[in-house]
Amino acid sequence: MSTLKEVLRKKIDEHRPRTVKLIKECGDVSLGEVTIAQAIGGARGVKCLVTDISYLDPMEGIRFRGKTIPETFAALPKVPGSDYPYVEGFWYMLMTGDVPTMEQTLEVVEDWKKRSQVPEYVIDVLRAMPRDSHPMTMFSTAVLAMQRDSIFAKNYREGKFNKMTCWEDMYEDATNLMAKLAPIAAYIYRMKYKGDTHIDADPNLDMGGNFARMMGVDAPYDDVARMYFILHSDHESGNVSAHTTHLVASALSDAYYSYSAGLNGLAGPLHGLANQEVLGWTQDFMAKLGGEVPTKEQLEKALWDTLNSGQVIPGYGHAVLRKTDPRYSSQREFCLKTEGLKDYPLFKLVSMIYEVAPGVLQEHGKAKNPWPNVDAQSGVIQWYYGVTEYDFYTVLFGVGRAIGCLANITWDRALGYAIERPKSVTTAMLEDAAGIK
Ligand code: FCX
Repeated sequence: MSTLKEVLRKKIDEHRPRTVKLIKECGDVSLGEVTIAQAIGGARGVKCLVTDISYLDPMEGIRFRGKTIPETFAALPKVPGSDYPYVEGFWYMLMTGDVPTMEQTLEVVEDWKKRSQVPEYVIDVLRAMPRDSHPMTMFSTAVLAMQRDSIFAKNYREGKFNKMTCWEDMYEDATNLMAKLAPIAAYIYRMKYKGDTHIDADPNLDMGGNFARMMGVDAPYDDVARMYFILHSDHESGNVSAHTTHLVASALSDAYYSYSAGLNGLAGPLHGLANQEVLGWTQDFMAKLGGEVPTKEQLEKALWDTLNSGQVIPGYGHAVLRKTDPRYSSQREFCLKTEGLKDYPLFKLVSMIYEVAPGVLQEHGKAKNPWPNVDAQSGVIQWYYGVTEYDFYTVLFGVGRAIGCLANITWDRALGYAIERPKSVTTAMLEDAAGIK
């Protein structure tokens, strides 16, 4: 029995009475009203989800279990010789809310290793798919294929469902899935883009180290992986990938069904695919200029051309944030402190976009947030380290996003969150309510 699971059990036991009390004694307390604009406009700002895994303040950005990004990086045990923490320790922190000791972290490292073997049938499924399938389609399919191994689904089928203990099956499924995601992602990468050559994991490495190895990219790409997975893990539970995962899990679907669905949402151009789109936009623009870094005037014109053609500026704007995304800043800091990267033409262009795009978007007057989000910066780092197949970038996002989504649905089960079922109204009802009929 792992320490993480035992600590989690204690935390769940302590937490449950709070949720029960809130429903039983305070269930009628209002958290606000819902306007017509919110009903039509994607439920923006409607407070109807609960999560303790992370909280997104519009001005401050994300806090994981109460910690800002720099606080998170500073608090967690570091991989020896590395500037960045173990992803496994971060998983412990998101699950339990506690910063693990090195010993507790290494226990998770070992646990993931034991669970990391990708079943042969998953490889067969991936190999049977057309090679030009989008890597997100492959990734989501691989996750869905593993549903046959769900411990939750098996026990449910066998009549062993128990509301108080079913979180344990979710935890087992979530951990089994989490441990396999990076190897699956690396397999897809090497199958699709590297002549179908594959590199075995090294039992002495952590998840981030092994991911870099299996991708075939040298250090410091292991640190890039650790940073990237942690930064992309969670952004409260209302974003499309987290909310979809939660919604599907609320029907008592298992972790595989739920996260595969979450990945399908992440694959949309307004969500995770934006990081691929950023790089596509930037590369196309540089290509038009013959590879030269543009002047600010040329850049401004290109941004206006994009807006005037009815497209969004990828990597800019956010549904909740109203300032520069700290996940953007954190990756920017990495670029600035990394020799070679800080003078890299593509990074210079991304930095120049940061100087010019907010002004353009403000003048354009539509986007509520003219500042960059996480996707505006991540592609350039991947490109620099030779991961130039930008179709693949959302898969990287998907490996990281699993940490938050899976921690969330484990807690959903533990606290017995209900099946999700918001109420619909008709357009005529809205017109009635507005008195315009
Ligand atoms: N470029 C041009 N127009 C933009 C814009 C941008 N970057 N961001 C928002 N707008 C527009 C919207 O399209 C909308 O126009 P409309 O009134 O004609 O429909 C208007 O501004 C108001 O939108 P706003 O309330 O500011 O933003 P939303 O909450 O509706 O949407 C996203 C938020 C992120 C979807 C939006 O800003 C966008 O499309 N950005 C570009 C894509 C992107 O970077 N996505 C990644 C986001 C995130 F970090 C992630 O999930 O990965």
